[in-house]
Amino acid sequence: MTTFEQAPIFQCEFEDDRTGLSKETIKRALADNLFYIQGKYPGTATLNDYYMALAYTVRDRMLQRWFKTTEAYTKKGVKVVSYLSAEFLLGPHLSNNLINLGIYDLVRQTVEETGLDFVQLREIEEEPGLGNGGLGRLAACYMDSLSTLEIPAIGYGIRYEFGIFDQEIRDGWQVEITDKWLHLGNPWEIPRLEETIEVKFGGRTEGYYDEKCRYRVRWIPDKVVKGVPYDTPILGYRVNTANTLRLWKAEAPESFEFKAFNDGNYYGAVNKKVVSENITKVLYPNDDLVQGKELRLEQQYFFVSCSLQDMIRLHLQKGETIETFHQSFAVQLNDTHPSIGVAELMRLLVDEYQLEWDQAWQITQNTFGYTNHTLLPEALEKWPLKLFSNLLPRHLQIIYEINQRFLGQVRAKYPDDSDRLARLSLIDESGEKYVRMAHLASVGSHAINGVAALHTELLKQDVLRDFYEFWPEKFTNKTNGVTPRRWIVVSNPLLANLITRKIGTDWISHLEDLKQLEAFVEDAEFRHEWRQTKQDIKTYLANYIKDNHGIEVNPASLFDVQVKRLHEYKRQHLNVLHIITLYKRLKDNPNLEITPRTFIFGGKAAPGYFIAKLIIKLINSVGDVINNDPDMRDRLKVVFLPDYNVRFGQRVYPAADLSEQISTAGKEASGTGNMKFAMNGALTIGTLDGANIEIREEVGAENFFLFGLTTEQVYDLKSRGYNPWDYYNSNPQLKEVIDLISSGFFSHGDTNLFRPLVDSLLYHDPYLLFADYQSYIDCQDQVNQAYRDQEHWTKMSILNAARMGKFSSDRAIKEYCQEIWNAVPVKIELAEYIQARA
Ligand code: NBY
Repeated sequence: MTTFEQAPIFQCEFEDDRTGLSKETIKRALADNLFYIQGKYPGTATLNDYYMALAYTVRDRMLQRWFKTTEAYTKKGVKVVSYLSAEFLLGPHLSNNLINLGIYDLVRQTVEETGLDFVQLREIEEEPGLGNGGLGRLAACYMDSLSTLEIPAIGYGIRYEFGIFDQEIRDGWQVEITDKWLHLGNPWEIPRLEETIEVKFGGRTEGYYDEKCRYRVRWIPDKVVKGVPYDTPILGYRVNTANTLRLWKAEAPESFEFKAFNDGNYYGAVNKKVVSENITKVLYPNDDLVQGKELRLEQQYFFVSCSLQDMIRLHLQKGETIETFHQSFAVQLNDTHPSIGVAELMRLLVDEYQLEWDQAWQITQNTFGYTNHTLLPEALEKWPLKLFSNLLPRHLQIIYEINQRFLGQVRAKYPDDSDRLARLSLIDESGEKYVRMAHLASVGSHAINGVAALHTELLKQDVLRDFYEFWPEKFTNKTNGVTPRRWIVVSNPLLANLITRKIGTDWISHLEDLKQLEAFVEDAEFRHEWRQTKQDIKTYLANYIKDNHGIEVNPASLFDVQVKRLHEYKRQHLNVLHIITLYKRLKDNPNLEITPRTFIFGGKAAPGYFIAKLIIKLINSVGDVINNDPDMRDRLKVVFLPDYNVRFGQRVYPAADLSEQISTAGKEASGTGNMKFAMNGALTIGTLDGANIEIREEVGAENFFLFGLTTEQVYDLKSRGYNPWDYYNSNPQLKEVIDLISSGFFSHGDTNLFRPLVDSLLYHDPYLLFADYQSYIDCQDQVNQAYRDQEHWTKMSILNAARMGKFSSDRAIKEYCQEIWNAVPVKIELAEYIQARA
């Protein structure tokens, strides 16, 4: 070797122990990593040490791809998608990376030849739970598709030290446990300490005149925090692309500490450090409620400022000038959580890079796109003006300026319409004053999208109606999708193999190809295999439930599954009303022939959401009664599986027969679990809400169990004055069920326990459970009938999976690329020997 650059690894010309894919090389690499990275030998190594050695062995095989990818993006003319999200709910890395590299079976066999238990190693990985639910998981699916489609992309977010809490169930109640996902180290990330960025907070602003006598503003903060990037490679499926997920950790800047030390204020210095580092400590566990907490705004501004400064640095490093920033980056705002980015980019361009306002504004609008994920009023972010101006005084000035200019445009189009001005303003002045983040995002973006067709329509008609009237051209729909890599190939290998035996492997990156399965619907042999596969997976799950939770479930029963965050609008309690209805029927008529069912629930409630927690308690209480009643035997079972997360999702979607998607019409923006179930051959019972509508269109109405009011009927009923008592009084079955809960039957005679829930239904029922009850019960009776004809059920199941092509995140990402980001694929070249295995 003559120079350092000529070192074989940088030349990347031949296989070594860190890239090689022979069994011998992999075994050597495992031993090497155990010894040299973990500092252990077999005599002292724990299971986790072996897992770490395995993870490093896999990561090593990703690094050439990662560097080649990063290098390719530094070229002029490459446009990079920047996905800004406060949450990325990735799930376990190991299996996914092995699948995407094409070496799952090879590594599994190799590991087992060394005498280690591969499954045991796979299962001890701590999953990064850096998200609440659908929104965070969507960001993870989109990162997978961006890489698979070879689109230059970077995901920016927060490296929470504690992700979503772990859930335990004690005495039927949810108990929250801190999620210490980092406690044994994270082998998938690499800190880039040298790329640390400073972020300012608080203080004041002052005006001054620059050398050209132009009035300028400078911000004099009272706090500076460092952002340290931690990078994780995101591999595409069987391509050379490995994009980066860059998550920011907050640290105190040393300079501040030293000053305080010198002042003799030791405690003050330490305290400052602690306070700074608090910013990225913990994920807020609310999935649809804004609380207006200062720390939350600090988190948002912190990661957004780090990310935008980072992008500008990368842009300038290419040799470009600041004026062309929007040609280097298309920045997508995953909901309003990063929407402060609009004001921050303006501040950077105007204050730091001295651009004129109009030019800066053009760049900003060209840069951002905004995705809305909710119609619920309580989930629309707004910040009290006072809190905002204390933390971000300069940004508030910028927002005022944006607002003034924007309202000027509105006034020109609609003179004398002061109501409209008040409705559109970035500042809510109807009572206490607030900054409206959805308005900031809408004004500062060139594209605004909802996440399912109905959702986008409702945005246009309702939540963002005035913006739609003003800028109709900005609005587009981008129906969500999920990645078939994680949600079929990784999670359901049995089904994936069956499909591949019939139609080859192309479907994995071209999900529309599943259509070819339709040709086999009339093939009795294929149906038999399909049914048997589902049966085998259900048996796995049944064994898992028995081993881990001690509950015996009948694998031949219909697996009826509702897994998702606990929320009144998602109506887990409507599902419970059905269960109690069946229970009553069986008690009244013990010889009744029914379709045996196992009801499986999973999901976390926001810790401060009392009614949601009470619904968990109700599910468990009803389960206790039913599961211990000998009359129910193998006919009804109710299980609430604690700590629903990505890993558990991977277990349960493949095993479901029936997918519960029963939100009140008009409330669920899209849903994505609905897609994962149907791809795995579950049938859906659902309302005309979110993406259910499009799923039904695709799979055919005859293969979907529809019930309930439409969005229009919901609006109608509410405007006529909805009275839950009318339903209670006129439906004896419903009355019986509600009375049974009230009577204390499920609460050891305690008539108070469930009263808040029952009263909320009787006196308000904001999500119209009573109005939809009978329709739901009737529909469930149809499900029972249908399940008895297994041949026909299997046909419907096959057709559901075969027709889910639209719901691949690849389709969604292609639409974003073409219609919002103007981004195109970039092929990554790699030496022959190292390329993806088929
Ligand atoms: O986003 C979900 C929607 O409810 C679901 O219908 C949709 O399919 C999915 C992806 O588009 N929204 C969601 O998961 N929201 C959150 O997790 C969330 C998290 C934090 C906050 C608000 C919402 N917050 O204000 O902090």
